[in-house]
Amino acid sequence: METGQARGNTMTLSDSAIRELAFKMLDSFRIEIPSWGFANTGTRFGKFVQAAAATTIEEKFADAAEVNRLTGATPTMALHVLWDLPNGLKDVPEVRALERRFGIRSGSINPNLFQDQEYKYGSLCNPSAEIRERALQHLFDSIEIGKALDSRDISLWMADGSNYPGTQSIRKRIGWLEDALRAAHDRLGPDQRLLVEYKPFEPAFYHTDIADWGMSSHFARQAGPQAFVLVDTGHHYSAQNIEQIVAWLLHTGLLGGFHFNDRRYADDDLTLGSIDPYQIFRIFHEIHCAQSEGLPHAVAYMIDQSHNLKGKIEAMVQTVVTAQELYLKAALVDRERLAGLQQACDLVAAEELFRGAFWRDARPLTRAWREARGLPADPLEALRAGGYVERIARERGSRSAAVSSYA
Ligand code: PSV
Ligand code: MN
Repeated sequence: METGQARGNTMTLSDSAIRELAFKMLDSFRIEIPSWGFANTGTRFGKFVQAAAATTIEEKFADAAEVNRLTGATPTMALHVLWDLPNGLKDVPEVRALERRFGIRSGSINPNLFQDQEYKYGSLCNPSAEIRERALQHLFDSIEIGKALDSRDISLWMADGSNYPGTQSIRKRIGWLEDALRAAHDRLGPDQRLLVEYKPFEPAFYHTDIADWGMSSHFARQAGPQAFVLVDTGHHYSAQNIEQIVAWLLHTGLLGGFHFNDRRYADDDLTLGSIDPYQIFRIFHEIHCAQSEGLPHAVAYMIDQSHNLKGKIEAMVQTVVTAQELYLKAALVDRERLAGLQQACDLVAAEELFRGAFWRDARPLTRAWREARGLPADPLEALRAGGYVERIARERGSRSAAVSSYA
């Protein structure tokens, strides 16, 4: 058998050592799936309803369990408070029962500060003190829900911003948000974290109150030591170097987690790695480098995708499998050799080593790992063969269409 060295791209290890390392990496890799990825959604131009879409939290848990059964990598599901726990803390016992029934734990808790009519001009940055207070109360409630569900991360995204120059005081809004996030941080339990997500535009198009990683970093630092930055890969301008942002956040100790998806233009919600798999590889490489140097805190891997053309469960399984492959490819970069080539400024050799790891077909290893762990060797094929989607489409069909008949 060929060794890694002979391939000239990955570690100079024997095949059995590569296999051992790959299994270790895949055993530790977990990625969280979003409850909203199973429900009917669309674009502002319309919805294409899917008979198999989940309409209740119970159905979302059932779908999450199916993805985890097939991939073995998704034991938690992110919850969006307004969509999944509309009655707040009162819904916690039901969620707890669903966790037990389906073997899926609640993941990050996402407050909803963008849907209510009051938030037309913002939530935590609204010029009205009363509305800011109401938004803060919702954030506090979300933190309590997180405590009640033993969930570590509060994942905060706001739609706050403005559409026209001169219509809002950008600086006043910074101050209001600093105050709110400090107050929220004070309420966190000892194991909880506050993740601050940024987005450069949409739905606000002139300015957003947390537009980039620098602003998120500032707010996280101001809020306190349990606040970190959340990088949604779809929330950048074209051509931005996301792995450089990741490297900076690792360097400054502020990287809290990811919302993974891919994009061609804006926040497109396309499948992870469908447009630019090399970028995800480069992001994972930065994380592997930091981890091998002893990363002191957790980085949460989460998916933030809501498909309206692809089958929802199929798209989710495809995403998880792709994430595993890219995570593994990046883990198999010979980092020691790369460091030597970087130091020697041997540009072509360094690039070839790096690209070589990307081109490596990781699928035989992921397949072998699945077989060894009693998982289906090909999760997408197993999903099709199992008939789960057809069954739920029959059961949910008419309900799913009815629930989606309003925009
Ligand atoms: C906003 O675009 C976002 O990325 C936030 O994470 C939301 O919570 C999520 O999408 C769902 O709307
Ligand atoms: Mn997101």
